[in-house]
Amino acid sequence: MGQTLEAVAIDYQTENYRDAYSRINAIVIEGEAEAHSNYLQLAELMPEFNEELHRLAKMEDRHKKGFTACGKNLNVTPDMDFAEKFFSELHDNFQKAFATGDIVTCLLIQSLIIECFAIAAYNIYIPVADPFARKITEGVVKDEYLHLNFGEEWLQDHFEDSKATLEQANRQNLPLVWKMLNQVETDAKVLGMEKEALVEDFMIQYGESLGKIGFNTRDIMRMSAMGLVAA
Ligand code: PL3
Ligand code: FE2
Ligand code: FE2
Repeated sequence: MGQTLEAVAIDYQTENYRDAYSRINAIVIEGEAEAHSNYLQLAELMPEFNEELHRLAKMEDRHKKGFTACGKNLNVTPDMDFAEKFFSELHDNFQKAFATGDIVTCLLIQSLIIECFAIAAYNIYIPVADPFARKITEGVVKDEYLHLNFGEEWLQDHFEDSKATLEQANRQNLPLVWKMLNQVETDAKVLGMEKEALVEDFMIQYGESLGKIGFNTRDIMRMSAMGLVAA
């Protein structure tokens, strides 16, 4: 069940649209802000990639500024309290992993889960976005593929040593994604984005990444549906 392209034209100025946007926009701003700080923390754990990780962090800061402008353009005040709560569990899990120097879990949370979530959401958003936000989101999503690629390459190079930790971190964190998706389902729909399309794009992207890293099809199926049925 894909998204129909001939969808009804969206009125970006209605109260209903702007209300939903105040939460979705906040989520994206918060997500970009957390991504910025997560890459800076990863740089502390991976000093040999210090320069590259600082470059990725800087992109996230630029994304945050871009999405902040999207909200301003629609005269929307982002609901940052909502967004902070939205990310709190993933945030806590990243911080716990960071505290123990667990690079594998940090990369799984930020470079795989969060980036795949962002790539799916942004690709689904682009065709239904207002023209200003569309341009910005198109630029952002290109960068997100680079971020995903950073995690994929490192984990591929360390696959055998990381496998067990990845499975465990996936079990712990993927159910959070489905929970988060359920929390935005109603607002996303107002913006013209269907939950089924978000799930589908996420699964395709995440599954492809797990495959690149070294997991076989059976692992990928099991891992990428983790927590989905119960969600
Ligand atoms: C990492 O670079 C960015 C992290 C952002 C995560 C965003 C998740 C978004 C889920 C909500 C779906 C609506 C998207 C709308 C796009 C403006
Ligand atoms: Fe980003
Ligand atoms: Fe990113």
